[in-house]
Amino acid sequence: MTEKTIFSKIIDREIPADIVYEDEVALAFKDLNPQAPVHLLIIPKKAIASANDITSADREIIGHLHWVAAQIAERDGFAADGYRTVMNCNDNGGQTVYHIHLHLLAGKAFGWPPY
Ligand code: IU
Repeated sequence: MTEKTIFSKIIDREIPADIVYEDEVALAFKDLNPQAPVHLLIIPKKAIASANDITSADREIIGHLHWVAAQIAERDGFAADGYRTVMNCNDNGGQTVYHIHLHLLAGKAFGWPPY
């Protein structure tokens, strides 16, 4: 068995996190090193290492992560102002934790392109 990532340990409550949303498919918690006034990570409970490892069977899970982002945005009052969702993949994408996660960033206007 491959070693659990830190995010699987958060799902299993082996290490603490500031969890802001949970359902049977996904969990969302505050990023420990926030890059915006709101910086959440939305993760599937299924351990998928990177975007490259998403299979056709996972399509509903990936859509669900975006649905959760929209639910949180509405619940927390920043849907109308807007927000950014990002999933980094591998080294060039800047991925550091190999359990896929959707960054949900809000509370300010973001620039583009993301240099
Ligand atoms: P990345 O897309 O893989 O680079 O994002 C990983 C994020 O996980 C990053 O923003 C970290 O600050 C965050 N994080 C965390 O919130 N708690 C942790 O224990 C660890 C990383 I390790």
